[in-house]
Amino acid sequence: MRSAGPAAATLLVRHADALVTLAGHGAAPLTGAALGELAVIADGAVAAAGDRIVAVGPSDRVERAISLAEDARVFDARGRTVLPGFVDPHTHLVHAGTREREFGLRLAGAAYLDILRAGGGILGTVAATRAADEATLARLTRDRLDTALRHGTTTLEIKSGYGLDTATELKQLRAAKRAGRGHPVRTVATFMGAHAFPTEYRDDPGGYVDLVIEAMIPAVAEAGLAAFCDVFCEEGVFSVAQSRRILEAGRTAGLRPKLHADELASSGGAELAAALGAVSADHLVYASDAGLAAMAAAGVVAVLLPGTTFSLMGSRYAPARRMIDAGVPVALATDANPGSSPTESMQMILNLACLHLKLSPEEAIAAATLNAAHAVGLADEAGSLEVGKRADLLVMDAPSPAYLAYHYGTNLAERVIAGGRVAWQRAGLESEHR
Ligand code: IZC
Ligand code: ZN
Repeated sequence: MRSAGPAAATLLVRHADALVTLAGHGAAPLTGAALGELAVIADGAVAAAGDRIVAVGPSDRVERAISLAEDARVFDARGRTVLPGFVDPHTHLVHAGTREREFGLRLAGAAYLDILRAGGGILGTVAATRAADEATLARLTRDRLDTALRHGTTTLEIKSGYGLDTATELKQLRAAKRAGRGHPVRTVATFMGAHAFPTEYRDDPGGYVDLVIEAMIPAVAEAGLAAFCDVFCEEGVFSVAQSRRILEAGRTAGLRPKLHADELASSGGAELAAALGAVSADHLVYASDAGLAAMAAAGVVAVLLPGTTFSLMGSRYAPARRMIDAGVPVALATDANPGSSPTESMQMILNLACLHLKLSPEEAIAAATLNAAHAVGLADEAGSLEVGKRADLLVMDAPSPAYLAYHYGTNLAERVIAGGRVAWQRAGLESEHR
């Protein structure tokens, strides 16, 4: 039991059948066997004062350690599993338009990159996003944040990359900021001008890389609109050399590097991520063993996106077990985007991670919380239930942690608590018990 002393608690969740805290792991992400060693407290409780956790542990000890504020909210979690709010460290949430037509083309056999080469895919979303005004983009993004929240996400990364011109990239990042302002989901932004080559630079890819480096990165950094810089490093998109130049320029401007790497072919993306000391490398379906070893040595988090492989009907999923064996810290994300992964649900990703990446439910939960927080540099605030962190927690309609990954296709979230407040709860639920 840990508690922070006498501050009166304004929220108490008690008597959880299973309380998963992911506490006590210090400043490093979980690797190797530790990823699956989930400590579970029976009859557990979490108390918060304001937006901070003040006590967590067995219910009797938590209740003895705290005093309750007059207007405290107290919830009974009998029969439930309580865990940290999900952290979704890779989304493309700010965009206009939908791509179900492309879904139809892919069902009929078209390849994702062929659709992009023909001016569809990402470029279709670019056209719709350029045409939308900032307020519309902010509203669309806010609606998607609401969906993510209802499914248990309390921290989420958002990338730009559907502008591919300076004005629209900035518009997207401002819309992301506007959507996140006052929203219970904490958001962090990534600049991804290097997501595709816009049609107007089709015959001048070098010119576009220069534009990203000379105009977009300085403008984004100057406006303080992003924490990270990301590149779609892939054969037929941005080469390793181009990606390196862009990410180094971003880093010089204060944007920490992230990469879309080795998603559709092995092209040296994992090696580049390690060489740059990137915060994360994402996808990695075709990453080489040497690249994975280098990532492990450099402490780069591998963000795995099984929803994308699933939606693209890929025959091969990321080699998660090889990564875990190699000591790479593994995290999970939705990749929420209108093309290759149209979902905001981290619960769906837990299921896919077990069935297709062969993670255990315990590993999947750690990868979707604590390690995901490391993938966006927010592990001091999110990803575990520990005194002093933000009180982001989920009361799930699940008798055990494993049930969360096993039961799929419905929303198991019963209450989503963000910053110490009930941000969402199931309709018809009694509001509280004391
Ligand atoms: O819009 O298709 N892979 N970028 C790289 C995506 C998927 C998002 C999209
Ligand atoms: Zn992505």
